[in-house]
Formats: sequence, C-alpha cells, structure tokens
Amino acid sequence: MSLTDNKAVNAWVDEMASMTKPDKIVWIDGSEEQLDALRGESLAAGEIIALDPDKLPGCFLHRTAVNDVARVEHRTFICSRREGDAGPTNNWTDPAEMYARLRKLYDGAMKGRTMYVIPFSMTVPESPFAKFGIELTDSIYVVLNMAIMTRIGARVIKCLDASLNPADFTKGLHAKADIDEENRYIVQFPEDNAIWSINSGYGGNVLLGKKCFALRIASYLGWKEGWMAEHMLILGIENPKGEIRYLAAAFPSACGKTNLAMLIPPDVYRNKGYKVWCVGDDIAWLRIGPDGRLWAVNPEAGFFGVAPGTNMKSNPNALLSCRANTIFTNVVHNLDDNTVWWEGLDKNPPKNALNWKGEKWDCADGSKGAHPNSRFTAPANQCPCISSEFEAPQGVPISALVFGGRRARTAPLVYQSRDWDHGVFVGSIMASETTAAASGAVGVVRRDPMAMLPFCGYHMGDYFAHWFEMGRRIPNPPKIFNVNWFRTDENGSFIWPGYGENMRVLEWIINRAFGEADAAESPIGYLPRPEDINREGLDVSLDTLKNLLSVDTELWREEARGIHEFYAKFGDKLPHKLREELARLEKNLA
Ligand code: OXD
Ligand code: MN
Repeated sequence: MSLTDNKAVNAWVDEMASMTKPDKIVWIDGSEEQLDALRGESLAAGEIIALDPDKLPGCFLHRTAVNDVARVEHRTFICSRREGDAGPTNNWTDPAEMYARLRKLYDGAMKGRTMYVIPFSMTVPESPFAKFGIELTDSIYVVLNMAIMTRIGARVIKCLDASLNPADFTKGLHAKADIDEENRYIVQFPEDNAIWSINSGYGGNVLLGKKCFALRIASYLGWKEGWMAEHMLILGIENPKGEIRYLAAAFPSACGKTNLAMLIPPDVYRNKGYKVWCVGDDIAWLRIGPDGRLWAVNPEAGFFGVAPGTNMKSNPNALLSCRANTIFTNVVHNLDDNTVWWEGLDKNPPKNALNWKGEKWDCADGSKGAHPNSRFTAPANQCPCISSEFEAPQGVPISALVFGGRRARTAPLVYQSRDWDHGVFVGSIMASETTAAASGAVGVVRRDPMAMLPFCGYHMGDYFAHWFEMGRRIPNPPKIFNVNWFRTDENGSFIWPGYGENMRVLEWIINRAFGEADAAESPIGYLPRPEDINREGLDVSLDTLKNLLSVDTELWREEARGIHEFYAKFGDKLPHKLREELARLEKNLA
C-alpha cells in the first residue's frame, strides 16, 4: 500500500508498474523491522550471506554477476532534449528514442518479482539543501544499500509531501532484468528529473542516489538553480585552539579520496591537539550561505568505498567504519571464521576461502581473491572521525577547494591559484596519468576536469561557465588549490610519503586560506617555499621538498599544448576566460 496520497508520486509509480509488471509492490517505510524482514528474504534467496555475528555484527556479503562489477561509462547516457546540451564528453541519444528503446527492455521486466518503492532524500530531509527522490527497484540488495547510503522511508515522503512542490522529486527506475551487458543502460534525463537504469546490479549503476542523482542530475539542477554538485570529499581540520576549518577536495577515482577524507594526522600534530573530521568522502553539494561564504553538505549517509588497499595503515577509520552493519560486495569470503578479506587488508590471506566469484580460492595460485573494485557499504555515522556537523542542515563553511590528480612529474606537491577564475582553470586542467604497472605506457594523460568527466550531467563548457558565474556571485569565495601526492623519482617510486603526512600540506592550504602562511609566486600560481611546509617529525629533507615543489617549465609548456588540444573539444562553448588563463600560463612560462 502506498505510503502517501501524493498524486504525482502515486501516478508515476502506477505508470512504471504497468510497464514493468511486478507481481507485488512494496513501499519501503525505513523501519528496522521491515529492513530486517528484507534481509531475511535476501538471505533465503542466497542474494546475501550473513557474516559472523560476533566479529562482524549486522554485516553481509554479496556477489554481483561476474559481468557486472563496475560503473559502465560507455553505457551511461545524458539524454537532454538537445544533443548540444549533453556536450562532447557525454553519450547522448534523443530522449524520445531512448525512452522507446528502454520501454521495450522494461516491459514486463519485473514479472515474478517485487517492485520496491524507496522514498529517499539526499542529505537530511529537513535540510534546506535536501532533494528528494523515489527509486523503484526489483533488488533487495539495492534497498539495503540505499538504506545505508541515503535517508529513506516514511520520514522522507512526509517531508516531500510537506514541501513547496510535492511533485518535485527525482524519478529513479531500476530493474535488474537479465544483467545483460549488451542491454545495460544507465540513463539520465535531466529535464525530466529522471534516471532509468537496467541490466545491472552493481552499486554505482543502481544506487541511483549516488552518481546518477547526487552528481549527474544534481549538477544539472545546480546549474539551473545556482548551486553546485561536485565530486568532492569534505573535511574539517581542528587546530589546538579548537577552531575547525573546512575544505572540499576533488580527485579522480582511485586517487585516495576516501583515505584523505578520514586522514589521521601524524603524531606531532595529534600531540598538539590537531584533529581531522570527515564530513563526506565522495560528493559535496555547495551553496552560497547568508554570510556570503560557500557552504557544503554531504548528500549521502554512508560510504561506498573500495575495499582493496584499505587497511589499518592506509585508512584505519574506514576499516573501523565497516566492522558492523556493512554490506561487502565482491570481496573474499573467509570460510574458517565467516569473515571477509581483500588484497591489502593484511598479510594473511585466508587459507580456506572463496574468491569474489564464489569459487574455492588459493592465494598461492597468484590470482586475486577480491575484485579490484570490490566495495564496502558502511554507515557514515560509524566512522570514528565523523564530523559533529555531518548532519548539520546548513552544512559547513568551506575555506578552501582542492583539486588533485596523479602526476608523475608535472604538478608540484601543492600550489594555490591566484584567484577564483584562475582556480577554475586549475580545476579544468585536472588530469591523471597511467602508471607503469598496467600497460607499460607511462604518462598517458587522462583529462578529468574537476574529477567530473563521468559525472557532469550537462555540457562541460556550460559547467565551466557555471563555475565562473558562481565565482562572481560568492562574496567570500574559498581559495582554490591543487595537490599531487604522486610525484615519482627516476625509479618510479613515490617521493612524498602521503597518507597521514598529507596533513602537512592541508595545514599549509588551510593557513593560506586564512592569510596565515607564506608563499612565493611562480608561473603556475603561488607555491609554498620548502620551509613553509612543516617538516617536524618528518623524514623528508628540505632538498626533497624543494624537488617536490619544483616547476619544470619545459614540462609545463608541453602541458599547455595538451590543454589546447583538450579545450578544442568544447568549441565555442569553452568560456573565454579559460583561453585567457591558458594564454597567461603560456606567457608566464615563456
Ligand atoms: C566512486 C567513483 O565509486 O568515483 O566513487 O568511481
Ligand atoms: Mn567517486
């Protein structure tokens, strides 16, 4: 039975049900009793496995189909009415054509199954930032994950019904269908505020609140409504005086965003009383506050983190977050003690175990036990360093925005843009390089502006223009920085120790944002002098820091040529200001 008499909601649910033809429709009220019953059903169906109740209370293991383990960018579409509104970095099909194609796939796709109706809210539903959505799905795994990643249920539908426009909600439709790769589609219709996902059961494709809504649809809404949805972590740095200063940072996937979001400061900082508080690890929604500053909320309620490589050294806080009430996907099942394992957790792979595919696994044969993109879905409030402001309706004030990528030689450890407009340029040229490990081709640059390439729900040229426009409108804008933890030496080894030591760079950044740290001008922006980075208790020489902060003008000239090529994609949609900034960079390098 419907949880609401909201006509717009009920009419849409009816329409989708008449297309997908489920045997049954179940509304998710968000109660623990209902979720528990669903866990029971999912266990009975073999969809999830209950893990040891003492070691991992409330935890489950799930395995996806082997052909369904990651986001599928080549099957992800932005179906705006006009092709030009999706832009050159998105796949596009005419919406009428796409709806027709998808309707055929959805027709009867839920026969013999149950359709779950999940009212969900991105950020706390009582927040002025909140956006509401309904996800329809035939997967209990999706329901259980959405219950961790978002706020769901009766509380949400009540807020939607009481809102100014109860017909204003994101319409998310997900059907597993046959998990057929050939017919897998992740489609955003920005003007309809709708997301249709079919033939996948993997998180990033089916937890529609995350990338599909909170980034692709939300970035479009932000453009129309004057705010920003960004692929950014949010953290607060508390100094010994007890002041907490916040920053948000964007990195492409696989650059350690979750680790940075939960950073544990080195001893010398901890002993003085410094602390780092995590507000979010993946997505930030940013709005101009009444005080003229930029304020951020994390729209999500949980972490959907990559498991491999997560350990007590790289990210103890993430590990501690997933000791209870967590869903593990595609990791190793340790049969001896009914727990989980993944590469990089510790040096003791289980002897009696199943790999991510559920096959008997022997680590001695050299194969990986966990899928490299295996995940944990954990409630954020279980994180030992979760910020007290995590659910603050107004969010937190942002003093610095940080961009970063994986560059072997070009980008220095850190630099600051001259101003907002230059900062937009710095974000637009973000890039990561492939490492030697994979193909032997070192230094292949993948441009990923603001880490939004796979997530921008409209034309990236318009997106850049929106950044400039926001800069004009924010009376007190955050300062903008770029970091690179990944510089390597002649042997390809990382020079900077990274992890907790990144605190030293964050300290410079946040102090700069408050006018409390020194810097020197360079052709690319403001650089700290080596002595401006705190080396107390750090085994890195001044010379090494000098090297980490050096700017090779020849490399940067080459970089500028690459940027020209990249910018050419956007044609006349590229804001003039970006060309001006590029010209200025070239002049500075000459
Ligand atoms: C993610 C990603 O899963 O960025 O967060 O790929
Ligand atoms: Mn991400």
